[in-house]
Amino acid sequence: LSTRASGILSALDIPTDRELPGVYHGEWTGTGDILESVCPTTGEVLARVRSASPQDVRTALAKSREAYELFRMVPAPKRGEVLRQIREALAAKREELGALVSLEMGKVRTEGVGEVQEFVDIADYAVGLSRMMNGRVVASERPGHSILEVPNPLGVVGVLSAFNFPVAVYGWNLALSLAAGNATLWKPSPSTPLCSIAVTKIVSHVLERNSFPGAIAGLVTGGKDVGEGVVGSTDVDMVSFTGSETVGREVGKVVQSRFGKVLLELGGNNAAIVMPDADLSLAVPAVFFGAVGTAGQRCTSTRRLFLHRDVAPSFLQKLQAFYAPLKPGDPLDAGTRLGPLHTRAAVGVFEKAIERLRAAGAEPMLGGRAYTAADLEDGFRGGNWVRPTVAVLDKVDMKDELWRTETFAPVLTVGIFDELEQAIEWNNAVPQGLSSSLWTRDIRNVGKWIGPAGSDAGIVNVNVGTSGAEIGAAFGGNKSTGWGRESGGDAWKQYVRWSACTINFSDAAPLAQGVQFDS
Ligand code: UN1
Repeated sequence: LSTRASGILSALDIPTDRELPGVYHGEWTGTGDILESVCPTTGEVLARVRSASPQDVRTALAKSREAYELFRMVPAPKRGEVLRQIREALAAKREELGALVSLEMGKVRTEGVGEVQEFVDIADYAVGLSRMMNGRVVASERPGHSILEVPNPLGVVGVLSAFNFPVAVYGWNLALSLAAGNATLWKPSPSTPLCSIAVTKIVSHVLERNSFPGAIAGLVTGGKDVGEGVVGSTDVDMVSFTGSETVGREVGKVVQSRFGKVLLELGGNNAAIVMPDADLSLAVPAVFFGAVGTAGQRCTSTRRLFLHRDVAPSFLQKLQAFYAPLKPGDPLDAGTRLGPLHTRAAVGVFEKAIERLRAAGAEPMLGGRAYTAADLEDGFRGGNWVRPTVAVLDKVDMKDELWRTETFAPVLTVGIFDELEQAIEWNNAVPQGLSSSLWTRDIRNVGKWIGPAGSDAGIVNVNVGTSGAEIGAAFGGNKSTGWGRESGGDAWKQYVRWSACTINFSDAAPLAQGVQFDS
C-alpha cells in the first residue's frame, strides 16, 4: 500500500495488512464475497473487505430488531446525549475522515472534509431535535376527551447510500433515526466500504462506551444481493434509498409491495438560470462549483445552464477563465479542484454524453474528451479522468435525451433564452426535480421563481447555486427524484410512527359525530 493511503487508514485505526470485516452488528464479522476498495485517483487497491453473506444479513437484521426494542425505551434526550458524543467523536476525526473520503471516493479535500462537517452538523441538529420531537394535543369535539398525536420510535431503518456522499448521506439518516429511537442498518455503496467501516467504528465506540448495543448502528457491506436482503425484509420498517432512478424504482416497488415505508433520493438534473441583471461575479463561480465540484457527481450538480441572451457571451467568457486552469490533481492536495470520476465505467458514461451532444450538433466549447494515459502524469494513469465539459445548444428541445438524462460527470449543457418564463418551462420540463437556481437582483423574478408557476424542484435557490445545501432545511426532490425528504426541516417526522390517541377522562362515553347506538 502506498504511504499516501496507509497514513490515512492507520489514522482511522483501519488495519492495512489484512482483509477487513465488512459487517458490524455489535461485533465485526463478514463471511460473504470480497469487495475491493479501489482508489479512483491512482487505481491502487486500498483494501479487501469481506462483505455480508445472506446469513450475515439475517443476523444483522435480527440484532437490529433486538437493539431497537431496547433503544426505543431510552428517553429521547438520553439518545440525544449519545448523538452529542458521536458528534464530538466525528469532529475529532474530521480531517482524517475527510481525507479518507478523498482517497476512496475521489472528491477534493475541502469537499471531503465538508462532507464530514455535514455529518457533524446534522448530529448537532439531532441533539437539539432529541428535546423537540414534539407531538400535539388536538381539540376533541367530545366533552372530557383529549386527542394526542404521539411520535413513537418506528423500528429498524435500512439506509442504502451512494458512492458520491459516502459519509454525509448516512449521517443525515443515522442522526434522525437515532434521535427518533430506531436502530439503523447501513448498506453503503460497494465501492466505498472503507468510509462506511471508518464511520461505523467511530459510532460503535460511542455506543459501546455508553453500554448500548452496537447494532443500533449496524453495517452490512455488499452488492445487489445484500441490498435486496435489506430492502425486501419485513424486519425493516423504513428503507431510505439514495441512488439511481432505475434502482430506486425497483426499491420503491419492493418496499411498497410489503407495505413498508420508503424514502427515495434519486436523480437530479439541476438547472441554473442567469438573468441579465445577475451579478456575474457571484453567478459564474457558483455555476463553476456546481458543475465541476465533486467532478459533477453530486445529485445536486449543475447540469443545465440557461443564460439570458443579453448575458450569454460575457457569462461564457468568464466561465471559460474558471475552467482553463483545471487539470487532474491528487484530491488530497489542498489546491486541487479537479478530482477523478469515481469509477472507470463513469468515464464511458461521460463519453456517451459527449457523443450525444455531438450528434445534436453541439461541439463542446470546453472539454469534450476523457484524459488518455498519454495526457496524464505518472501516478494518475490508473485513475478515471475526464475534461470538464461545456456545450452550448443552438436549439433547445427538452424532449431530447441529452437534456433529460442525468449524466453523473462534469458535463454542463447550455441553452439561451429570451424570457424568464421560457427558462422556467425548461427548468421544469425534465423528469427529475431536485435542485434549481435563479440568478437575478429583481424581486419580481424571485416572486415568479419561488411561486406556484415557478421551479417545481425540491430546492429552489436564488443567487445560490444548485449544490451545497445546508442541513437545516429538508433536503430532497420531487417527480422522478422520488419526493423523499432527508436532513432538516420536518424530515424527522418520517422516522417515527405516529400514534393518534383519543383519551376519555370523563364519566360518559359519547360517540363522535353525534352517533347514537344505544341498545
Ligand atoms: C447528494 O449528492 O447525494 O446539497 C447529496 C449538496 C450536499 C448533499 C448532496 N449537501 O450538494
